[in-house]
Amino acid sequence: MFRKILIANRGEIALRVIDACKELGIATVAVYSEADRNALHVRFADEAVCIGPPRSSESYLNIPQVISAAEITNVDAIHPGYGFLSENANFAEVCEASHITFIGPSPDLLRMMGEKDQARREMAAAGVPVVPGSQGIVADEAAALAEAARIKYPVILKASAGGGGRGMRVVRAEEELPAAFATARNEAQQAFGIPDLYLEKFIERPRHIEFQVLGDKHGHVMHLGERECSIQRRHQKLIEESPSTAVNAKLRAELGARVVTALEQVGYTSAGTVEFLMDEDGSIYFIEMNARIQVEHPVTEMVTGVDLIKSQIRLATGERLNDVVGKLVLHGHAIECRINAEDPETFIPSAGHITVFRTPGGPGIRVDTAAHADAVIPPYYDSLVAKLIAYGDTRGEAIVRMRRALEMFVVEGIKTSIPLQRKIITDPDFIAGRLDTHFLDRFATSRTG
Ligand code: MV4
Repeated sequence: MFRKILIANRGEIALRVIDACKELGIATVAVYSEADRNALHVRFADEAVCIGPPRSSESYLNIPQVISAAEITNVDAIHPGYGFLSENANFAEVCEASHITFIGPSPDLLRMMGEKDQARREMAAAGVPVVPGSQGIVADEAAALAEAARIKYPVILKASAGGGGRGMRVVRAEEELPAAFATARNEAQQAFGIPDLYLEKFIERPRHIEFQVLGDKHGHVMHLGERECSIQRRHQKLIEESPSTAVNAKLRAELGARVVTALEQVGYTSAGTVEFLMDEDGSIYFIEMNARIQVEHPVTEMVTGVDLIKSQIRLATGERLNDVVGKLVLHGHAIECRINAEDPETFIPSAGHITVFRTPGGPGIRVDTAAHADAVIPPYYDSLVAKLIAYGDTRGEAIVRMRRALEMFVVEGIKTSIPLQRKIITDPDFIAGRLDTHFLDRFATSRTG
C-alpha cells in the first residue's frame, strides 16, 4: 500500500480523496494556490505545499510545480481528482518518469480516450453500439460532404481532441456544411491545437446515460451500473441519478457486458466513465469515454456500496478487482444536486464570502463540500460549492429526501443554484422521469447567462 499520496486538486474532491486516504491509513499532501491558503484541503491534509498564484494555469495545471511538490514531500502516488491534470497523458508520463504512481489509466489509454474518433473506433470494433458516423477523421470539406450524405442530415461535426461539448457544430442541411466545417476546424485548432474533425448522426433531444467502470492491472474490468445525467445546461450537469429510469435490467446487463469486454480489450485500468446518448426510441449509442473519476461518482457509490476513490487507490497499487470490489449488488436509488455559486436565473458565477452555511443531514443524506461559514469562494475556479446526495430504497424516497434536504440547506453571502434545484425536484416531468438534455430549457428564464 502507498505510504503517502499527493492530491493535485482543490475543493470538495480534494477533501474526498483525503477522506479515502485517512480510511486506508495513507498520509496526504495537499497542494494549493495563493487563493486557497485558507482552504479546508490545506487544513486537513498532513502536509501542504503552495504551488503558485491563483490562476490555475500557474498552479493546479502547472506540471513542474506539482511534480516538485511531490518530490519534496516524497510521495508514492498522485491522485489528480477530476478536471485540471486528471486526463493529461503528458502529466501521467512525467509522474511515471519520476517514479510516482499516477492514480488513473496509463498515458497510452489517456491518449486513446482523448482522441475521440479513435475511442469511437475501438469501442465499435469491440461490439459497443456507437452513433452512426464517419470512419475516423473527415480530412476536408469534400470528405465531410460525402460522409454526411451517407449518414444523412442532420449531422454533428465534433473535434477529435474535444469532448464535453466543446468544438461541436450541428449541420442540418448540405448547404450549411462548408461554412460549419470551416468554423469547427478553426475552433478546434484554437481550442485544442488540433484541427481534426469527425462526423456523427445528430441525435435530437437525447438522454445522457453513462456507465461507471473500474479496471485492475491484471486485465479485469467491471461496470457499476449507469447514471442518468440529462439535466444539464451548456454541458454543465446539474442533477445526476443512479439508476436511470430509462435503463432496465436487461439493457444494463447487455450493454454493461459489451462495455466490459471492450475495455478489457484495450486494457483499461482505474475508474472511468463510458458516455452514451439514448434517442427518443430508446436506442443507445456510445459517444465518448472519460478516463477519470467524475463529479457525480457519489450516486454510484450510494447504490453499489463501493467507495470509488478507495477502489482507485487500491487498484493503483496492483490489487485485484476481485479483492477490491468482489460481487456487486445494486440497491436503491440515489440523486445528486450540484450546488453552484451562481445566480439561479442567469447562471452568472457568484464568487464571494459565504456568511451562513447550514448543511442538511439525517437519513439518506450526504453532503460533499469544502465550503463552510466564513469561507471565500474565489473567482478563479469552477463554481461547484457542494454536492447534495440523497439516497432511498426507491426513487420516490430519494426525491422526498432531496426535497426536504434542499429546504433545509441554507447558504447566505453568495447566490447559489439551490432555488433552481428546489424547482426541478418538485417538477412533474422530473418526478415522472421524463428527462432529456433539453429539460432545463423550460427553467432558464433568462438568456443572458
Ligand atoms: C451529441 C449530441 C447529439 N448527437 N452527439 C455534448 C457533450 C458531448 N459529450 C457530446 N454532446 C452531444 N453529442 C450526437 N451525435 C448532443 C450532444 C449534447 C449533449 C449531450 C449530453 C448532454 C448534454 C448535451 C447537450 C447538448 C448537446
